[in-house]
Amino acid sequence: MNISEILDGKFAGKDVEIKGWLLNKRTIGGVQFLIVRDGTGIIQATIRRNEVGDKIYDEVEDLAQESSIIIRGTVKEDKRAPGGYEIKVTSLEIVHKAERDYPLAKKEHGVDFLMDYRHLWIRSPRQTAILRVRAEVIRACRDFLDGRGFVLVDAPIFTPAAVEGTTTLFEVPYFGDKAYLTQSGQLYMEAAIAAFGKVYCFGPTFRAEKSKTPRHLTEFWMVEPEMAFCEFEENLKLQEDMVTYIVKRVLEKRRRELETLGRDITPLQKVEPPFDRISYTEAIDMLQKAGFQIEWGEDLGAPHERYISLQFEKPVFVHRYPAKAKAFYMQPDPQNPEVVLCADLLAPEGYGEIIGGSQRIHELKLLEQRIEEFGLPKEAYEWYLDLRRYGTVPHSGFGLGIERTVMWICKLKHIREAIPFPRTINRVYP
Ligand code: NSS
Repeated sequence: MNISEILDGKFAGKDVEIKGWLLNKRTIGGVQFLIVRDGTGIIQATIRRNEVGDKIYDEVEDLAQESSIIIRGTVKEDKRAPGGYEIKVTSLEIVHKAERDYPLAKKEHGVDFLMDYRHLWIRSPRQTAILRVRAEVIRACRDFLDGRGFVLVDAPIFTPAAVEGTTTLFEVPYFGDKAYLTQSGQLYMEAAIAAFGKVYCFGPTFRAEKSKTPRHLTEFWMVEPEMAFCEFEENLKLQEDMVTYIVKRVLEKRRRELETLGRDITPLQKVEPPFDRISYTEAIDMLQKAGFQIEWGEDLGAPHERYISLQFEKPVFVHRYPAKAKAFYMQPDPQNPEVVLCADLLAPEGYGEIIGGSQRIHELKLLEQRIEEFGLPKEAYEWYLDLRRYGTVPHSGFGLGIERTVMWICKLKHIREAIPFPRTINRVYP
């Protein structure tokens, strides 16, 4: 059994054994109150001298935070205990006496300090709540796509070429040659659709983001579905359904964690299809009216996305960006070839982009032309061009950033808490 099952009320009055770590301890009137965590939850345990004997009682009195212990005892319902249950300990085993100077014992620490001790910080209730939500988000993505007949196809990490622009490529030496860490598995998914129809990849992706912002990592995880015979509109529909599924799943399975985080869930409960949609041109208009200095043709930055997202209660699609502001592979809009059939999905409450997606160019000549216009090395894309030579079809897909999604769902101020060990421009430790 584990602590979360006890807190669910399944073991009231029963004998239990818990293997975990000591979080906190105080003694009142000859009774020691231990706060114990086991990775699934936190519970209070009481120790009395006459129950456990002098030796154990005295040893526990001297026990430092983070010591690992095994306790056995009886579960009692007790309204005063945090979580409503406590364990009356009958025996206790000390697995390891932790050293006294636990670096995070003091309550208040600066973020840099906490990040230096990320390997210990992830034990804290707030961090475990966030990381459990993260695990649920990932599971929801996979269940959703598996349930809709998508095949998981893993994309490589070492790649010969850029997907999302050459300025954020990480170059790595590769046996006398050079390779790049992948920015996105998309191009490989475009190959895989001709083998399976509907596919997705899920994995780490890398961008040499030189700016320090609260929403950029250099290593982040992305889920990237891709569909053959799928045009722009159908792609948006899938995104709405998937994001709704993820949010509902977290509300259903991770309610306790959202409570730990103090997350007001009312905005999340409003997430239902259809999402609002505005064109890039409408977005520029809206921004200019609000006093932003931005011209048609420029990409939207964080403050712009934030403003737009705050005008809507649900996630909102911003679609049809200028071709020049976006990636080389996007299909031009037949109504207006200045813009492309792409959309970014902005999360509400000021969060901004969590998904980038588009219909892809499926015609060989146009794709060759774009590769040239963007100044990309054609040799590196020969394999990608082959996909337009042998059985090309209209196709679309998107990439959902896991950390951005977790950041929004948990309402975090900074993306670094949404991943176990964040990598940013000035951090690769621990
Ligand atoms: O650059 S994207 O907008 N789009 C792509 O990479 C496409 N090739 C995906 C596809 O169509 N298969 O990035 C997609 C998402 C974006 O919306 C964010 O949620 C996330 O990836 N993203 C990031 N998260 C954290 N840190 C950084 N630096 C970052 N860059 C993108």
